[in-house]
Order: sequence, then C-alpha cells, then structure tokens
Amino acid sequence: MVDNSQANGGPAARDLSDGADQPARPATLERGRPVTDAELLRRADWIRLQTVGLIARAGLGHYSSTFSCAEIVATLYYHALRLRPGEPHWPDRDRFLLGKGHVATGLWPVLADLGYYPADWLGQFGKVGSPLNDHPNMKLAPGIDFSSGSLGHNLSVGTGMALGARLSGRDYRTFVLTGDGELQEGQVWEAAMAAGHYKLGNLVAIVDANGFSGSGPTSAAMNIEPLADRFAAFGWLTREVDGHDVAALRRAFGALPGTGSQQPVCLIARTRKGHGVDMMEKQPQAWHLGLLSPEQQADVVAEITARMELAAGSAQ
Ligand SMILES: Cc1ncc(C[n+]2csc(CCOP(=O)(O)OP(=O)(O)O)c2C)c(N)n1
Ligand SMILES: [Mg+2]
Repeated sequence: MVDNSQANGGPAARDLSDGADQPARPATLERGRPVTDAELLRRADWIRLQTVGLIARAGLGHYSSTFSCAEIVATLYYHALRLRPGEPHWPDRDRFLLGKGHVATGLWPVLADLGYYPADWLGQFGKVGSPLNDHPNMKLAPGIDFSSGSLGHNLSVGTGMALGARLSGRDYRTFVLTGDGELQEGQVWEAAMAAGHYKLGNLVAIVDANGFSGSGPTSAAMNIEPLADRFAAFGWLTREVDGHDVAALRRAFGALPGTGSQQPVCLIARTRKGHGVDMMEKQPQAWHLGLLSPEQQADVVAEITARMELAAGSAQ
C-alpha cells in the first residue's frame, strides 16, 4: 500500500487494506461481490487521497476530474467487474476502458491494491521510464485494457471488444468510462451507431456527466444534451444515475441485462466535478489541471480524512 505521508506533507493516507486480518482475495473476483455502501464510499475517498499523493509526486494532474468519478471507479473495481488480477489477460475478464484517461491517478492505486502490480510502483508515478503515468498505457501497465489520453477513442475500441466477445462466444462485458466533454471528440458517435447496429448488449458506456470539460461548461463548447435521447436514438438502453450514490450505482450495475441482450447500455452518471473537496466542487474548472500548494494540500487531506474518520466512527 502506498504511503502518501511523504508526498502529501500531511497526514498519511488512510490505509484500507494492509491489516494482517485482511482475508486473502480469491484469484477470480466475481461480478456483484458483496460490499457495503460505507466501504465503497470510503474506497472512493481513499482514491481521492491517493490521487492527491500521486499528483504531488508528479507535480501536475487532474484532481477534479478524478474526484468526479471516484465512486464510479470504486463501485466497478470493488463490486461490479469480473477480474483476475493475477492473470491480467485472462480472456473472460470484464474489460474496462478509461476513456477519460487523464484520471489515471484514480486507477493506479486501485490496480495496485487488487494485486495487478506491487504497490511500490506507485512511488515511481510520473517518472521517466515508469509504467504508471498521467494517462494509462496498455503496453506498460498490467490491468490496462487499452491506452487512452487522446479523448474520444475508447468507445470505439470498446465496441470492437464487445463485438469480439460475440464472435468468440465469450460472456465478458466491456465497460467504457467516458467524460461528457469526451463525447465531443473522436469517434464516439460512430461507435454509438455501430454498437446499436450490432446490438451489443454486452457493452456498457458510463458517461461521467459532470457538466464541465477542459475549458468550461461542456455544453457551452458544444451541446451534448439531451444525452439519454441521443444514445437512445442510436438504439441504446439508457439509464440516469447519481454518480456519487454508490447504492444507486450498485443497483444500476446489478440491473444490467444479460450479455446476450440486444441493446448496448448507457449509464449517464450525473456527477459533480471535484466532488468530495469543497473548494474544488465550487470551482471545478480551476482544478481541472493543477497542483495544490502545501497548505492547500494539507487542508484537502484533512477534509477527506475527517470524512473517512467520521464514517468509520459512525459505523462502529
Ligand atoms: C483528443 C483530445 N483533445 C483534447 C484533449 C485535452 N483534454 C484533456 S482533458 C479534457 C477535458 C475533458 O472533459 P471531460 O471529458 O468532460 O472530462 P472531465 O475532466 O470533466 O472528467 C481535454 C479537452 C485530449 N486529451 N484529447
Ligand atoms: Mg466533464
């Protein structure tokens, strides 16, 4: 487990999994693993703390974009996805593509925690030659199903993977997490059309609909709403969900139709960019890219840690 105390210059990140009493995880992590909502919320905050530490190491990163999807990533990796961390290329694993690749800091600690690579790799984050960088590289980091960073491509890659599952008779699901600004880029709508055409019910797009892209409100740059109607027009089954409500996310993943169904699924997760840190939520754009000062970082770590401790206390 990474120790952020050096990088943060503040309290150590709360460690959720190094206790000697932690049971060993099974080789295959099945879909729908039992987990409490409190655990998922704590995990999302742990992702936020880890992100703060990693960005401090690298000297730059995307806090508010990562915080926006922390509950989504936590619910996927600690509940919904079928995975085999010891065998990253296991053909029957569920695929996860991080379309909004600029939030890789939210994924690296999770993949380390699940055993894809040693936790001490996190110490090299952002350094020349490190497999873990600001954006995911499938050739360097175990557990990355496709590289991203250039927005707008992962939905078409995911469509290809879902089609591949159909052709090879496998029942894995392919999940693609896209930003809402990302929907203005690349081949997203060609992919949406193709997935509908090929009736890929084994494909799930999750839109992190936080209302902001890189330079202001998303729809001010180019309107993307009404999102549900647009995806539905291409033949997708659409659902809107509060992307910070882990119970709602669990229900949405639990209610996914079988992989043999005929409609790709789009979960439109309504989120707040910077969620979980008050000053970032108030000014999401200011924190799209940046670096906290040491004083700000101490405040942010204290805010998140206090919430985690409060939740731990009320659970007892
Ligand atoms: C093809 C491409 N164009 C531009 C960028 C620069 N860029 C990085 S993040 C970002 C905004 C993304 O907004 P959104 O998808 O809504 O993600 P959020 O940060 O809100 O989670 C942009 C334009 C990029 N990475 N790739
Ligand atoms: Mg956005």
